Amino acid sequence: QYAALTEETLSSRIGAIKPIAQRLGGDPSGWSIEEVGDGNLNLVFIVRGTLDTVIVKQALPYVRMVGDSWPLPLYRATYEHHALVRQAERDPGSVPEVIHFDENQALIAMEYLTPHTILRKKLIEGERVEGLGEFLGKFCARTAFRGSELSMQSADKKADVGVFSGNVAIPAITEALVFTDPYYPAEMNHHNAVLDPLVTALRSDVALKVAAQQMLQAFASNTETMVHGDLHSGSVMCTDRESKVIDPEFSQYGPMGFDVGMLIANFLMSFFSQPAHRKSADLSDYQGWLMAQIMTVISRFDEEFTRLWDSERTGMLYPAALFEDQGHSSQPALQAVLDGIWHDALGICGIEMHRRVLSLAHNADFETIENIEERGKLEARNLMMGRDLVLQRSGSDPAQLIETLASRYAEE
Ligand code: SR1
Ligand code: MG
Repeated sequence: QYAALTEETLSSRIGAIKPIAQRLGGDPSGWSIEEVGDGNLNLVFIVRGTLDTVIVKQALPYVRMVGDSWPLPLYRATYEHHALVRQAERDPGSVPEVIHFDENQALIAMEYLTPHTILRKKLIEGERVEGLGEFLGKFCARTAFRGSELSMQSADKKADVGVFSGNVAIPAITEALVFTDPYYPAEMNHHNAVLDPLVTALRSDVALKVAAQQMLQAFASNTETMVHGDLHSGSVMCTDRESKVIDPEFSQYGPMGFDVGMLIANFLMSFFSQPAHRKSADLSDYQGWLMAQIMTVISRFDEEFTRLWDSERTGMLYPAALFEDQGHSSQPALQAVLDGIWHDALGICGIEMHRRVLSLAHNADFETIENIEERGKLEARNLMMGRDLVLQRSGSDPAQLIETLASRYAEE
């Protein structure tokens, strides 16, 4: 029988589970337990034993940030577990190690990352992380490529899409909150009143709404690869030189450009929010570092994807039998695939920049700016660039488009 854990009940409820007890050591009644979940959905406990510390994450049967008026199935923990296992295979060392999974309790016990902290907090504080763009670019390329028919045989891929097909509730959140709600006055939306005229203009922009619906159609029906599904700066934990990706509870099959597009949007929102967080002497240096991370994500994605194309193209798509074995280069095909990925990624990037300012779930980059006039000015730059990205996503060079638009709007 499922029951939500509390700091008081956790040790007696899970103290007898061998992999957890062995890892932590000591008498469970002496474990120190702290609930630290500050995300939108789940309970997260740090459990300290005599030998080690572990994280216990448990799904609640409702959306934590809203309350029990919004029920949400516990089965999401099963898909999060599936995703963690697949990500660990597809990019070893990139995600926390899973210690134990309990489907009935919707509970995952995993490695405690220390002294890592959430990337979003680091970016607000103006901290830098060595190798960040390299790590994230490779993570996106490896998981995109190795979860697709470029790497997998048709039967294996279809079976895995089948495994994920029972997850309807989580994709429905993204379909509404990310792709749809920003573009009309949906019930749970909220935004800074300073933005009212711009919001009216965006919601009257038919070309923008058509593009968002086209992207939603692709998101809902395109099963190119298993995506993380919520790869923002709150889903990355770092020290000053090591990064890990966490929280794939929004994982599903979707477009290969989804994760990298959402990730870049979150770097851009950090970029646009910086004037409120940095002294002007440090501002351009730090924005330069953020832009360099975005550029590195793009170039590393392309390099790693190309390396995998050349060395691991073992799946159903673009087999060597049709290309290299016949004396034909497959490079034009690679370019076409990459063009499609960046077309999708630029579009997703734009709508993520919109939904974090207009829909239900906002981000701390902007929300922590107390002066609403100042916040509105920075949010407006972000919204306008998001629109340009969506409408100019076809045939654009991603690095060039992002750099040009970001510097144009940063100077307004
Ligand atoms: C109701 S869930 C709101 C948001 O939180 C998650 O982190 C996802 O980004 C989702 O869209
Ligand atoms: Mg999350």
